[in-house]
Amino acid sequence: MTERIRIIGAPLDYGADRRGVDMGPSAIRYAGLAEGLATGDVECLDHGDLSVPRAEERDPDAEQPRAGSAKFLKEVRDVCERLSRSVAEACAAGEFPLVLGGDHSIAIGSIQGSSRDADVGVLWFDAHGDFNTPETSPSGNVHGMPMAAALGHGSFVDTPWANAPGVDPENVALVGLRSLDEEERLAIRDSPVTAYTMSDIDERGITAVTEDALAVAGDDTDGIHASLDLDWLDPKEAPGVGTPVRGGVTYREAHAALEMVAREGSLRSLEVVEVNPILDTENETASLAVELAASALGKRIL
Ligand code: 5AB
Ligand code: MN
Ligand code: MN
Ligand code: MN
Repeated sequence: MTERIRIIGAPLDYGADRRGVDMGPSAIRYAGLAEGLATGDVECLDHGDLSVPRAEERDPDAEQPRAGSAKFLKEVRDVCERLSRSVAEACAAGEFPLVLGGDHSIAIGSIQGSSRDADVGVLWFDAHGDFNTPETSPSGNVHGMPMAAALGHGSFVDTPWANAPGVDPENVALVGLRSLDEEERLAIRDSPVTAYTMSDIDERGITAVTEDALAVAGDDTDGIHASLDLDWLDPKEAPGVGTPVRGGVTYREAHAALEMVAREGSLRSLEVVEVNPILDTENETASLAVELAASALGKRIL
């Protein structure tokens, strides 16, 4: 059967301090996305990019929804609402949504859309927990908050556009953590989500950790959303990201994990985020994003 992949670009950088991730979707397409995913029975439907106002065009006096210290919440909300609709439509039409970021705040829209009509587990591949709330965030940047937003923590309790009632925190697995803020760390410890740090990967190996994470996300759910922040990888492999942290997973570990996700068979949506072409070397981080998406979607060597 032909699998149809709906590509949705979300060139948002309002959730991050460093501008440049707004060029992520173009860089990923330029790195050969459509060809990289195409196998005999895969069809790519590119829906283009959601429109995002340029910083220069923004009305600085427009009213911002307020939630603690969160910056540019209006821009984030506007994009996430449209993204959520497009992802939900794709799922309803039997297509597989592949979302290209943009900064990680777009996960708010992807997760909500993917779980609109289903119970969904989440696999979060990231150096960071992205579990801050507007109350705990040291930066005010929403890309450090999407997981907490989806779960309705802190002042996100009153933001229906951000919440994903179809996601049970018991079905959320964070994989590869190595940089957490103090209050964020406590919030993760207090929550029913399951977190695997880089030390867990060191001790047990990537395949055992991924197997456990898949079991967490897949336990009694209708499918899994995977969110791949390229800073999950070591900055030696993925230099083009806004918030690099030493000591990440290797090229082979990343492929091994995503190949396991493909084999498990319940992936229903995927996003690749935080590719920053300005900081990249010869588009290699965007190329990596293409390769890893292909692995997650079942591309095989043999
Ligand atoms: B990313 C930090 N925890 O909240 C914060 O790249 C960094 O989407 C967040 O994982 C990194 O600002 C967000 C210090
Ligand atoms: Mn992230
Ligand atoms: Mn990150
Ligand atoms: Mn459940």
